[in-house]
Amino acid sequence: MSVYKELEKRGFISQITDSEIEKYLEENKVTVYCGFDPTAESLHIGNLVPLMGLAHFQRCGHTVLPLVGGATGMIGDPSGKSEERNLQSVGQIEKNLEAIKKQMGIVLDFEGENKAQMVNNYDWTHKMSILDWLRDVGKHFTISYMLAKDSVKTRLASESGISYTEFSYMTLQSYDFLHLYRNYGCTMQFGGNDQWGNITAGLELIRRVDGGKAFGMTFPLVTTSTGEKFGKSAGNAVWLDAEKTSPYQYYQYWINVSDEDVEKMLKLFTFIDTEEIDGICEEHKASPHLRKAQTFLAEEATKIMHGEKGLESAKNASAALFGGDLEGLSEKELRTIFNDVPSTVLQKEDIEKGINLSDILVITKMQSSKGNARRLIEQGGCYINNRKVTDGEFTVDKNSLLHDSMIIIRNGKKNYHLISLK
Ligand code: 383
Repeated sequence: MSVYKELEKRGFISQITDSEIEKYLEENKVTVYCGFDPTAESLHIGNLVPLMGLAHFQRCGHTVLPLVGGATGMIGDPSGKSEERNLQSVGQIEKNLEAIKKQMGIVLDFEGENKAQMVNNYDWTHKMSILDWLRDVGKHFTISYMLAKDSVKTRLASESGISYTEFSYMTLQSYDFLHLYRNYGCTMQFGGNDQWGNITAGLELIRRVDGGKAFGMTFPLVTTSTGEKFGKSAGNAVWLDAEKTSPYQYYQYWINVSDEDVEKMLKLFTFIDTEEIDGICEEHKASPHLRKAQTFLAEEATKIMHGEKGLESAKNASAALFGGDLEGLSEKELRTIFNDVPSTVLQKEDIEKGINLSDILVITKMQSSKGNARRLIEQGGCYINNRKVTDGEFTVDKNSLLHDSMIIIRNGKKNYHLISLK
């Protein structure tokens, strides 16, 4: 199978450094790398695009080298960043590195015949002296070449400017490419469009120093049709780490993708083959209200990241909001699901003594009077932990508690209220 055609069909290709790339990939088994800096405790779904891309390379028999930036993470890439960043502490970088290494193993195969090989640029950078660096690397970069890069130009024009440190970043990334070219036979670098300048700088270094030829390919930075920033949910990044973005929240992000974007996302974020995706989208267009395409997307994407178990917990959690069973969910899951609903804190002693449900409906302002509350209950419109209660005099006590600490009251179909105990 041709990886180029596959990547092209799926929307992974934006710019290529050479029109021969398709042919080159068809005729050779190549070694390709993509770098990830340990700037946070977890990768986010923006980093998932290149990981999925590398996975396609791997599935087509090419060798992939995911690179973690133990060195570059100490400097900070100015590409696409409007401001100079603070340096991260070494301890933090190490912690981040360990976390992102694990996440790469979820998408890439580190076992078997054609295993992915993780590399860390700290290994070949930290021993170099500043004098070696300036003589062996710096000498090959003219200032005018560096100034012409978008990452530098934009920052020079901005108020915060750019430090010598961040300005030098491209030489580090270029040297990585040269190192991997020499030691791993790596001839291709893959990355987002924001990496174009760094990737082409590396090609240039390989050409100048070794007279060698290498290739670069970038993918489009994913945008949504509505202009919202891709990968953000209510302003927060969607992380790959289940502790930071629970499987349920992850699933919800994908299920809420718009009809305009769903096809693009299915191609980038699942391995479902493109013909099947075409079929799914055909069907979807005929009856978009069923959100079938989004369901495929959410299920597949969640399975890739969090496994069958994660998907199951995400689906149970989603069902909870539609009246499903709450007893099987952990306290943490419940708190995530009901994070955004209105809530009230009650004293533990009061619940232990018992409070009338109709009083609770008034205290929580779900009903304006006790009479209305009683009527709602008797007409079958009130639920405790998603179980209908029809006795107008029902007393809420510790038997109604979930995990000894909360009660979920529902008024009608969707009006939830979380009661927590103090
Ligand atoms: C470091 C050393 C190299 C090659 C690359 C790097 C990292 C690179 C960078 N990449 C971004 C990051 O780490 O900053 N300088 O957050 C993102 N990538 C990938 C992709 C992307 C880029 O990790 O477009 C999104 O995920 O290239 O922003 O020798």
